[in-house]
Amino acid sequence: MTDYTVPLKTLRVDALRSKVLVVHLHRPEAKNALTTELLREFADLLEIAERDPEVGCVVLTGTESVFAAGADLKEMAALDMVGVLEDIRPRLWQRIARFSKPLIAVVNGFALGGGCELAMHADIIIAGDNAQFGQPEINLGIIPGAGGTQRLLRTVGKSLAMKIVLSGEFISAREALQAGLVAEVTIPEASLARAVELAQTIAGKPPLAVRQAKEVLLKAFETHLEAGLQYERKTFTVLAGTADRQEGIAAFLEKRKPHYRGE
Ligand code: CO8
Repeated sequence: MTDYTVPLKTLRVDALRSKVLVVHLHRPEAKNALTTELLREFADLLEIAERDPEVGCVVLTGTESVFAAGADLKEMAALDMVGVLEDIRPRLWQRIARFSKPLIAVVNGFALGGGCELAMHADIIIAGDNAQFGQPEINLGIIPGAGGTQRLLRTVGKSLAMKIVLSGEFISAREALQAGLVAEVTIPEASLARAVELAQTIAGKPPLAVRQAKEVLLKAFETHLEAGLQYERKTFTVLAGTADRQEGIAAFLEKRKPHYRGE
């Protein structure tokens, strides 16, 4: 069994419970600003969770007052154009995006710049009603660099994405809910518990179907409708060959609880 309680420098990880791994961003001295080290620790952790059959869902959170205030500006200040060109971080973001199991972000307080982009790498965002989402890079003479233009526009639409990126203004949890950026809003004290509850529900579903569903849904970001529908159909067909599908249907017909084995 994997020991997730090994201390890391920038993250804290709770003991695995009911197939749910809870990861806390932990840079209290800098509002959880994202350093290369933090991104690497998170990408490494996700790769361990990817291979661990005991993990069904990962929950990523900050504290009840801040999710993450963006890229670490002290680290960023030291990079010139060549430094940015050779930066390892785009590859770390890709590794995070490749995680095939569901990832839920719990956002309380600020999710700014890279922090907002990190939350958007999650499949579902649960926000505290104190959450503020923003891409304030424009105030620093730069633009979002970890998907903030592309993922935000595809999620909230052109007009709101333009407003957020061009003005640097933040949006509230309620506005984010209305725009479809977040799935649910709770009081900050309840957000993590709600996310864990949702994660446990998802982790109890047949794992092959969960991963395939995530992959097919994410395809919609990248493809046109006809290709997406074909991809869905093929994946639907593949799942017809799984033992979990037979078990799910048999359990329904026999009026009993299904026992999924991920096969
Ligand atoms: N980087 C480094 N340190 C930070 C950051 C940051 N992004 N944000 C806050 N801190 C530090 C502050 O310097 C301060 O440290 P100290 O106590 O030593 O002075 C401490 O955290 C507390 O911060 P504040 O005193 O400013 O706290 P406030 O509650 O007054 O304000 C805010 C909180 C609004 C979050 C404010 O700190 C702020 O505006 N932070 C910067 C937000 C920002 O501009 N983010 C975008 C950064 S650019 C970016 O993310 C580009 C992403 C590109 C790709 C990603 C690659 C990783």
